[in-house]
Amino acid sequence: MAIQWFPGHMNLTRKAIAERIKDIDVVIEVLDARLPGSSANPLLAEMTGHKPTLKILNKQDLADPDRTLQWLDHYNAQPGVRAVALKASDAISTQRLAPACHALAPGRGGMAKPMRVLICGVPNVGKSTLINALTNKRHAKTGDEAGITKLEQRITLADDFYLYDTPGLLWPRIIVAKSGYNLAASGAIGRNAYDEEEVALELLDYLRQHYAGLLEARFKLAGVAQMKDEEVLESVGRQRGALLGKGRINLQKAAEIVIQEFRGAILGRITLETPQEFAQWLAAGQQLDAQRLAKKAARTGKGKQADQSASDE
Ligand SMILES: Nc1nc2c(ncn2[C@@H]2O[C@H](COP(=O)(O)OP(=O)(O)OP(=O)(O)O)[C@@H](O)[C@H]2O)c(=O)[nH]1
Ligand SMILES: [Mg+2]
Repeated sequence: MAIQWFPGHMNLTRKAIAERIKDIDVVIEVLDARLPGSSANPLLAEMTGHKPTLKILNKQDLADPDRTLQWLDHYNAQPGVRAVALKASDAISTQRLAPACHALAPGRGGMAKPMRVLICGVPNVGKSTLINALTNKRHAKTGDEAGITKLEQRITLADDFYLYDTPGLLWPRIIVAKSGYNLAASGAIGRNAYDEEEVALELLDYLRQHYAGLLEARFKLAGVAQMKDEEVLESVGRQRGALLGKGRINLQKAAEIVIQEFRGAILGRITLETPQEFAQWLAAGQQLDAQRLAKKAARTGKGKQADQSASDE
């Protein structure tokens, strides 16, 4: 089943960002370098698209370096888009951001016209960590869980430079099913909103096809590309002693192991999508959604017609 997560505090965040954006000079959109396409929020794009935007591919230390380069090329080839890859907790690499903001909004700076930067992105992507590294202080609470920041917070980087940290925001309907799974695998979705076994099977399916060597090395397997996803999950459980007795395998435990080892890059540096793959998933998702809407319109249209003929009689 498709994964969706849009709890009440996100609706408030959506309203807060829509209100705040009027007074913002530069938007920093934090993406997850392991899933740049899936972690790009279409709702945020709609609300902030008219402002100069810097895209950050964060957690680059966990992502596949070759693919990070592909994504950077992809974004930097788009007119008016500037993208950099980072590890948010690394204070040195975050020092590049303030000059990049000034380059995007050259008219801002000085007490009369302070630079106002909004930091936004999906939950758990590293927004607060980035702010703490930029300011060299622990202003913002961080944590390895989706939904740590609950309210917008203003932080002063310099007398003429403000940063706004915002709570992680998703969008009401994730139409690319694969994006829901990738977001869940990365830790951007609340734990109760997805089934670990389902997410682990989707993750294994991709890893079998694109990172077979890493899976085989970590879980001491051979020929994973030819195995079924369920067989790989069972093998992980067996190899790690996740058993329920009478030889049955604890698939829930095995799924948690796969997800945790992906999140921590214990499996290796992995990126779950390329720009080309994501473009295909998006096109297919949009097509399915258009069909869904057309069916719904036909149903309600028929309903209306039926009502109409009933009232004509
Ligand atoms: N390895 C690695 N971990 C990171 C990086 N950036 C953030 N993290 C970790 O990711 C987790 C989430 O970081 P936060 O800064 O709380 O994320 P957030 O985007 O503010 O999350 P919400 O407030 O819940 O939306 C924390 O455990 C961070 O330590 C990074 O570049 N690399
Ligand atoms: Mg936060």
